[in-house]
Amino acid sequence: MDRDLVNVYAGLGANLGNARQSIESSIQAIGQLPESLLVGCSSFYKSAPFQAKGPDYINAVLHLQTRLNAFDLLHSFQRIELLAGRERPYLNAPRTLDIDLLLFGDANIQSAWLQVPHPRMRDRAFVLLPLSELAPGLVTADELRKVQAQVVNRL
Ligand code: PH2
Ligand code: MG
Ligand code: MG
Repeated sequence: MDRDLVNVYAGLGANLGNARQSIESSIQAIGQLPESLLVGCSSFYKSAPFQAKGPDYINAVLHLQTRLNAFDLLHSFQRIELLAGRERPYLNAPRTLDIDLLLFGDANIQSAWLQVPHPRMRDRAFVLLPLSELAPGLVTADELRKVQAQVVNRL
């Protein structure tokens, strides 16, 4: 029997090269993944690097429904990152494209390769603002209040 469709939210980020173009291309690529349906994407947001260095980031969050399992989806995201020229010289280095699995249905996954829900997503305005735009029920007013000192501009 087919697996059920799972609601997935993914965070997109880029701050090297043509960041806006990289995010747009990644949305196209994610929309073409097998056994998956792109449901929607937030606006694009611009912010200074949070707890990191380098140029300003462009960020967005997208909603996908998929029958892929979380690890196959992660591998698909990593392949799209590599095609965009992603390198990992050091932790939180500037990047051409970052695709983070934020939520995979109500799954709780704690492995060396993948932690879901994303362990730092609730601390980050550049995730919570686009996520609350796309799925208001997934972010509380209190969570938004806690990150309101972080400046994030909707484009
Ligand atoms: N990603 C990070 C670290 N800091 N800051 C912003 N504004 N946007 C990001 O996507 C981002 C960050 C590590 O993944
Ligand atoms: Mg990230
Ligand atoms: Mg990442």
